[in-house]
Amino acid sequence: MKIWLDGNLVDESEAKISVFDHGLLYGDGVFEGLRFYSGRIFRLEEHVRRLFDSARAIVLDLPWTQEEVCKFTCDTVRANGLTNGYIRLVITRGTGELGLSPYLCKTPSMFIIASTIKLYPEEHYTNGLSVITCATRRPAPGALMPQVKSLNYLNNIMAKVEAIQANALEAVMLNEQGYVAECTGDNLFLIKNGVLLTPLISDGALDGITRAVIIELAEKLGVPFQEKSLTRYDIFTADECFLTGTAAEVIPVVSLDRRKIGTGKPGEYTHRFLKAFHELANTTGTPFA
Ligand code: PXG
Repeated sequence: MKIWLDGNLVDESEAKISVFDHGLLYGDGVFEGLRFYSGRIFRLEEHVRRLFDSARAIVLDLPWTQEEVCKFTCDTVRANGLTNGYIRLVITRGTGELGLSPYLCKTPSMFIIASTIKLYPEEHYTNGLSVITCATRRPAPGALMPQVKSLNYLNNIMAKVEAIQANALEAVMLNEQGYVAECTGDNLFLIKNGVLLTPLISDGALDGITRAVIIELAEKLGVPFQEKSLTRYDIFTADECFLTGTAAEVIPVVSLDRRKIGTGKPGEYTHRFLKAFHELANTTGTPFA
C-alpha cells in the first residue's frame, strides 16, 4: 500500500510520524474520511472544504491549497490501483517539543491513506441496526467544537465502548441538554408521518456530507424535510430511523434501547433513500484516473 506523506508517495512500512508530533501527543489535528465509488471520489471538494474549515477553527494554517489537497488525494487513490474504497486524510499540527503550545510546531504534517472500511456487518444494511442511548454526552460547543473533525475522538470512542458492552453496534449520543445529537460516527434521521427529520447542527451534530446528500435527495424524492431539536421520545415514536455517514453510508435502525422503532423492520422511506444514495454515489464524483 502506498501512503501519501508530506509530499511523497511512500510504502506503508515507511509511512511514519514522529513521537513528538502534536497530533499524537495531544490529538492536535484534523481529519476527513472520504469514499470513492466506480473510479470517482464522492463529494471530494465538500470534504476538502470541511477539512480546511476544521483547520481554520483550530488555528492551523495549511501550506497547501484546497485544489492541491484534492490533487494529492486523487494521486493517492490512483497509486493504489483501487476502484472502490475509503480515504483517510489526516493533518496534524506537526512535530514540536513537549508542551501544549501549538506554536512549538513549525509545519503541519499531512498523510493520506486509500484503503477500505467496514463499519457494520453487511446483514445490518438489510435487517437494520439495534442501537442504544449512551451516557457519554456529545461535548458542548464551549468544550470541544462538535463541528470540527479533530483528532480528539475519545468521546466518540467511549460512546462506542458503551454500545459494544451493551451488545449493540452503535450508540445515540445526546447533548448536555438531553437532545439527540448524532451517533458515534453517523448522523441520525427519522421519518414521522411522511416527514424527514434530523437534529440541528447546533444540537451537536456533525455537519455531515452524507447528511447534506440526504437533505438534497429529500427534495428530489419529494419528501418534506425538517431540521429540529429531537429527543429520545421522537425516536421511540418515529415510523423509521436511519443513520448516515461516509463510512456507514445509509443504514436502517430498527430499535433503540431494545424498543422497536415503527414495525421493527427497515421501512419504505429508508429503502428509497438508501437506493437513491447509492445511485448518486455510483454515478457522480471526481474521477481520479
Ligand atoms: N458524525 C461524526 C462524529 C463523524 O465523525 C459523521 C457524523 C458522518 O459525516 P460524513 O461527512 O462522513 O457524512 C462522521 C464521519 C473514520 C471514521 O474512521 C470517520 C467518521 C465516522 C466513522 C469513522 O475515518 N466520520
